[in-house]
Amino acid sequence: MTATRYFMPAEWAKQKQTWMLWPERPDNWRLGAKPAQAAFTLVARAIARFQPVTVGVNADQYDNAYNRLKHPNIRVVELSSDDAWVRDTGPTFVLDQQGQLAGIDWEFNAWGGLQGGLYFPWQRDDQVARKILQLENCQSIRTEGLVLEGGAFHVDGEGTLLTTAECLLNPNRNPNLTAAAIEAKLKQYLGVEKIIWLPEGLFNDETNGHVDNFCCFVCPGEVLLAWTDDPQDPNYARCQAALAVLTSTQDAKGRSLKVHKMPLPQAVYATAEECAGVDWVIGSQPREPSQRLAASYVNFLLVNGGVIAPSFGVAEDVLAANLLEKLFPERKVILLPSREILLGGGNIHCITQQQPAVTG
Ligand code: KQY
Repeated sequence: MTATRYFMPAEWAKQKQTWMLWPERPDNWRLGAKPAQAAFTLVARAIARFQPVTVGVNADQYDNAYNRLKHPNIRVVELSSDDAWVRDTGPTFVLDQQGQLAGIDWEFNAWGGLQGGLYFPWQRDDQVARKILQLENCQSIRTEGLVLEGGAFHVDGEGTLLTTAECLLNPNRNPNLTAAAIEAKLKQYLGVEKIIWLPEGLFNDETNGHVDNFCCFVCPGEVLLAWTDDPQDPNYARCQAALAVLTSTQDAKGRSLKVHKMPLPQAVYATAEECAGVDWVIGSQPREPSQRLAASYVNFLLVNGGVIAPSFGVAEDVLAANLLEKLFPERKVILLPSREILLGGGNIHCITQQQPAVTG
């Protein structure tokens, strides 16, 4: 009997809906998460212009979320979680050979467990994927013994996967697995044939360099890479190293990659006041105004007919919008103010998870 093969569609494939989770933890989101809740609501409503959205909410916030999110295309369900990063805690949806939907339920350790993880405990987060798959009545494939997050890879839907060694080979994820063993598992679960390893992600990204904040596919054979020409920028060497890999490799179909460069926004920092609004809890990521935030326009989401992208209130926002419009001429590009999401450690792609449409 042959093992079932699964395949992860690219993000630009037709989607049934988007999943989100409601932010509330005060040791990650300032001011009791009220500004973050407003930012998440904007994201949910923007996506709802294109397709249905389901938002999972802890019981204590159910009424608040339900009333704030009210929209004909937004469903609110009670679903416990430790935080609101469904890209990482939700399932990665895949299709089997019959075109049936299934989901990969990656083992989750809060981006590093007790070695630099971002909070403790994370047990409810680790149950999110299974619960979403149960709500959708769809098969769940648990990867016990393989820690991974959905923001740590991108696929082109034609056999190629992009990731970073900084994250996947970090000893705080899978210390007992070699790169070759991790490659084999990615191939098995996601139906890919070629893994492209960028050395690092963006500077100061608290996920240990998730690729979804740094580089993504825009279509088969073309990638978008966060970019700076400033040698003084700590991202300079990271961008150069990624470009060297991308321009010297072929994808699974044997194509050389076309690399588009997305300018990074000017350096963004949290203010002292913003940091003071976050509860100080031992074991949770401390917030310091001196730390550069990992702001990047690459952290956008594709939806049916749209691109939902971050903006930071800086001059580069216009450049980003123009480039995204050029790269996705068939889609409506919407930039949303995302500083509050950035302050929590990620951006729009990190707080969303697409569920592909099953076309049979
Ligand atoms: O960016 C992400 N995919 C997750 C970020 C988690 C930050 C927790 N403070």
